[in-house]
Amino acid sequence: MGSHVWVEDQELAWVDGVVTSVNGNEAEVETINGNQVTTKLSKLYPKDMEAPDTGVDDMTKLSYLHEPAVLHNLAIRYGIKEIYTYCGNILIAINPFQAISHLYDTKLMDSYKGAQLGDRSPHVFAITDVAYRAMNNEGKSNSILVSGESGAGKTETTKMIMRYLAYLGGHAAAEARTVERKVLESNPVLEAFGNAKTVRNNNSSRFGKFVEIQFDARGQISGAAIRTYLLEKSRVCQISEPERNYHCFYLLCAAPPKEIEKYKLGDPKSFHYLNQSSCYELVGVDDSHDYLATKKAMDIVGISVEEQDAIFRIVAAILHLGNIAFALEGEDSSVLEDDKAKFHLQVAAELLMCDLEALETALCKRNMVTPEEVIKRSLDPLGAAISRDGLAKTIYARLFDWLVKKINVSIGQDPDSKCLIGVLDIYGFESFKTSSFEQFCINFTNEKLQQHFNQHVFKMEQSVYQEEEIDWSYIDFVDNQDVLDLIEKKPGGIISLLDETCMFPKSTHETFAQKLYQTFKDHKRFVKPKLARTEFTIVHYAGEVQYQCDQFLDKNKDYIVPEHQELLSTSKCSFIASLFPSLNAETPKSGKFSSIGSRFKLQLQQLMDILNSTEPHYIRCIKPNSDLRPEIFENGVLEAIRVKCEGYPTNRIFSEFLERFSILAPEVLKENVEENVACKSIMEKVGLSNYQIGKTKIFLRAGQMAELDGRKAKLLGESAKVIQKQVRSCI
Ligand code: AOV
Ligand code: MG
Repeated sequence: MGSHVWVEDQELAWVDGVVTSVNGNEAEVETINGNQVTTKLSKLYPKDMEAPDTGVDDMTKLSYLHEPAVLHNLAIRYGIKEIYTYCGNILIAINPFQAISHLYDTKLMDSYKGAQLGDRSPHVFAITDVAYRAMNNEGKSNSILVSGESGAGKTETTKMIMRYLAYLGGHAAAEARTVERKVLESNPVLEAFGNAKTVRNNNSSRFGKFVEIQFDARGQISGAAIRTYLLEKSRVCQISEPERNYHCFYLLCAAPPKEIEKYKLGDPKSFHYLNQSSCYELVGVDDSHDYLATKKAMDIVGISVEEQDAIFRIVAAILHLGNIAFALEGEDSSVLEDDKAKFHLQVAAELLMCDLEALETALCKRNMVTPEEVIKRSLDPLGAAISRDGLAKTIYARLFDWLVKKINVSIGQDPDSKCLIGVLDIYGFESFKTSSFEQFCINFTNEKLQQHFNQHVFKMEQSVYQEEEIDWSYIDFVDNQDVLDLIEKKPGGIISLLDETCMFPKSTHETFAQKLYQTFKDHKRFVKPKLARTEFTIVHYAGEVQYQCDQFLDKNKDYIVPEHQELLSTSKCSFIASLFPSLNAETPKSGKFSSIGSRFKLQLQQLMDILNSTEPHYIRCIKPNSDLRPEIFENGVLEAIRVKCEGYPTNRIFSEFLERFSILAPEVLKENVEENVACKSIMEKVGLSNYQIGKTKIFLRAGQMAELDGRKAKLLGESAKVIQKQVRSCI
């Protein structure tokens, strides 16, 4: 009784209080907001009464490394606008959702240059500086990996990393500065075409990105390569409330009148691809300003005026394509619905510079090849609409790939560069009302990265243990390999089964679901929801996500309709024709199945191989809410802590330990023994084992700090009998 503890709270996540009575394995706690709460002892966490009021800038300084302590510390710091906190050498960044003045200005950059980690307050510049110095000093490539749920601040953080790297590795002479300028300006260009408003983030990245910044022997930026991962294609044709399509569509609709006229655009509300949601504008964003800004950025990254015209012509053509509606003719054929549809068909054909009739035929008909001849078969209106959407998605995806390639060519690669710093910004963990194949791939990426992170944290822990020469061989380490096996194991994983299903002509999404249910009925990371026929749930490291497999088969097929390919490869616009080169080894054979899932898996594996050849640095972004309670999809930070807790989550330099606990065995100080011996005596007197004595520090198992504090409190007159014992098992 009398112990200060944290208890769970519906609203606040955690609230602190004092134990007023203990009954069996339950305790009554009086919380600071005046409530009496009865709770299981195992649900109580000890509160560190010696922790500073202003929080600590490094979580490893906390006496108790458990969820409430960690969140409380972050909340205190967030309250005083300190959005960055370390957890060892991992940087935790909490999204402030507002500009904090001077947080990223040049003066601040100056002050972080060359500073040791920990000398100055935690910052993304500090981590970047460490990576840059490590690269220069050791001649080894480094990487900075930014993770966190959707909307947590990964992309903003990544931009700050790139800015700081451009500052560190920038050129003094103005004419030499083009490389770093191009690297920086690639961001707004790719965001215009690859970001969109989602439920979770107004500027959500719908593609993954790994930027490799190359440096020469003097540490100056000499080139860069941008790799992107699986753009969400479905968004081009399908959006739901309150989301938006890709930014570029709205930017173009807000372009100066000359462009609007040229591309025959108008109110975004008049376009089917945009009006499926009533959200057209974003708070704080001026689309007409951003249109001009995007064009300026395009100039800088080396996209010519003619190319820009072709790009926006394509964007406009996609909007017009979306407005081509079909009506039923006869039994199962389709015709253009009305004059409006005819108008948009005509404009689309003009903008794509292809033949009007050929476009109509490509949308409404399919070639059927028989041994004798090729017959044109009509599609019904639904089939024609699917064909139209397929065309729009393919064009958009090819345009995006072109942009990435162009930027890479324009920035240029440095073949002599020995060292690089890789910066990874992926799409964060997602779960929507209906999560589909895209979310499956996004969450798969996050699982992959999480595994990398776990292994990294574990390795770092081990290196501390090694430095201190303590025995760590028996620490078990559990990671998320089981989820990854479920998804990507070959054969037998979900991606494999999906490919098999896609190749089997009679499959439907129902047979796919049945196959999953059968195969994984005993898998502990796989759940078949009650009464489900086409849904399945994966228990991800960050929480459960229910996937709707309706469109998994279609979305997994990397497929271009041969008629579409033919149409566009003969476009009179050389830019468009170049997006659809005649079939060669590079493009998947028209009509033949090629799996998006498998290719994505391979790309991720290649990414992991690159990451494994670099020295990684981690930044974990957190999206707070009013009480800083992590959302369900949090929280990688706690995951790091879990990994730490499997070893020795708390360590203290001998002198600090003695200062805090010598009261438990005052005689040891009198004996004039070595500090480590004195620490050992205290632990023996208290009756704790399993701890380790290193060269300069004592390493405690989870719960031992609480036990020691409990003894101390008791000695100091507070009775804290039962709790500490229980608490031992609950951290
Ligand atoms: P994400 O990249 O992690 O989500 P963003 O980096 O796009 O998230 O951040 C979302 C929004 O939070 C930004 O548009 C800013 O308004 C705000 N924000 C984030 N970091 C900062 C900061 N350091 N200072 C001020 N505002 C910030 V996703 O891409 O959805 O997974 O796919
Ligand atoms: Mg992002």
